[in-house]
Amino acid sequence: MAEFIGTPEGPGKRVVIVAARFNQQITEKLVDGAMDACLKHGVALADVDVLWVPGAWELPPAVAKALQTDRYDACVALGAVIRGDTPHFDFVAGEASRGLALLQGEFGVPVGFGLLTCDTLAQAEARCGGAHGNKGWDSALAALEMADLFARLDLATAEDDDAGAA
Ligand code: INI
Repeated sequence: MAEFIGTPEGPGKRVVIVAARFNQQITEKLVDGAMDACLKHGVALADVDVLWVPGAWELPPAVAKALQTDRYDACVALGAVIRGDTPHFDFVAGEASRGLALLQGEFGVPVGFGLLTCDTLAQAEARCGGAHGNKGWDSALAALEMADLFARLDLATAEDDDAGAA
């Protein structure tokens, strides 16, 4: 039996943070949290790119474009969708979430899910550095852990292939 678990090790990893400008007073704090998590875990500042998009709806196409470049080991998607008086929230939050989930399967690159979907501004404020922590930090940490897990699996596969070829 083999057991694999990743740890959020940043050195040598290239990370792209894709952030929505909508509700920017919230999302810039999510970006700060994600950046802080990357740097504190050893990602070099030069190895982090930040892409800004208009809103959460634009997160999936920008993540897809970023991952097509093959430049990144991990991605962090950040945004804040806050419920209003119309069903708009459900479409934006639902489709953005679904798009991000599909992309990480398609590209095999982890996409940390830092998209807040809240009923109120106060709930969002509590999750970008308030009482409920910073989901930017949390999602960056998860993406780094997953990138490390994937690297360990790739290494084990390469070693198995070498052993088979010998
Ligand atoms: N985008 C968000 O990121 N959060 C929201 O709360 C939001 N609301 O409420 O409308 C929102 N809408 C914009 C959307 O993401 C697109 O940018 C826009 O529709 C243009 O394509």
